Amino acid sequence: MVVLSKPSPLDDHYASIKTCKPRISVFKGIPSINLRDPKAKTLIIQACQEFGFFKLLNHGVPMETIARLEAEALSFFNLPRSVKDKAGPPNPFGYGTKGIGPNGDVGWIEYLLINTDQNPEISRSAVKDYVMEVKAVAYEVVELMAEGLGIERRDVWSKMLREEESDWCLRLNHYPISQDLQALSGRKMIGFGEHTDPQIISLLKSNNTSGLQICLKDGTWVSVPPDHTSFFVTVGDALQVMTNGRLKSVRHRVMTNSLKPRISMIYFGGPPLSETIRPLPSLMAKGEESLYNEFTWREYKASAYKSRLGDYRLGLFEKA
Ligand code: GA4
Repeated sequence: MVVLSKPSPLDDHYASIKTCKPRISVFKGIPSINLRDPKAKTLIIQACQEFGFFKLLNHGVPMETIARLEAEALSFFNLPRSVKDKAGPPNPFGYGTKGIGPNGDVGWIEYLLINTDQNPEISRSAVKDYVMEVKAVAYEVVELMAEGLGIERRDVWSKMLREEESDWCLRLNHYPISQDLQALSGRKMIGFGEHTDPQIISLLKSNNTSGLQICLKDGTWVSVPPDHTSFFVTVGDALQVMTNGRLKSVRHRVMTNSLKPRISMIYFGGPPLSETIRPLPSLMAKGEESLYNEFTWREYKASAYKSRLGDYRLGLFEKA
């Protein structure tokens, strides 16, 4: 006899969520980069060319700031569903459960999308302090990227992220355990389906629960060992375009865990909506042509919100 565990707020949705064979290896090769290493800029470029992804150590964000926001997120997700629903639907900001984006994608997840410290759900100061710290790390990382690529203006990307109108958001995710369904199917559930992040850069912080997977260049999916003391840095589509494909936006996804809930907090750093996204002229070799037709960040976002999560969004902007 199969005994189902206590119903979770997401139970009514399980039937429509995809599952995946659990035979995915834990990958030991994720580059780990110390932000204070004098070689950091070179290591970051190598990591972003090969994986579009790396682990950042010694980032300097106080653990108390991280723990405080994580505790706030947990208390929010522990509220009764009827209370959380008042903070939704996420169009595009607010509380969401199961549904991701406006075009029918689903995952074993509940989340809160925030882009101001004025949100009523989570302590203002916890969000403000966290965002301030994580943005400072993002600025530093993109400056190291610019230096590593030999770009004269090291602030070329940090300037975009720093602007008052920069288009950033913070995502708090809760992936509940999925024991009952795994017992039934013997398979892991998709928490958040495969996709690339549209922005310039994303900084992800999670608790010590596994689930994040990235797709390597050869198409293999590998599990990223969790590390709650570090950030994971992801190259977004806009950075891929601005480097004319030198840095790769990485496809990634999250599978649920049968033993522990996963909590993640991700800062997505985008440029102002009016920014034109095109390869930096100073990066282009003699005679090198842009791989993409230029577009504004506003246009790319609009197109992203018309797409399904797993779509190859840059395809629409590639030159024929
Ligand atoms: C992926 C990265 C971020 O989580 C996000 C997501 C957004 C959403 O959840 O509303 C999108 C997705 C993300 C890309 C395509 C569109 C928009 C869901 C979706 C189907 C907040 C973002 O900026 O783009």
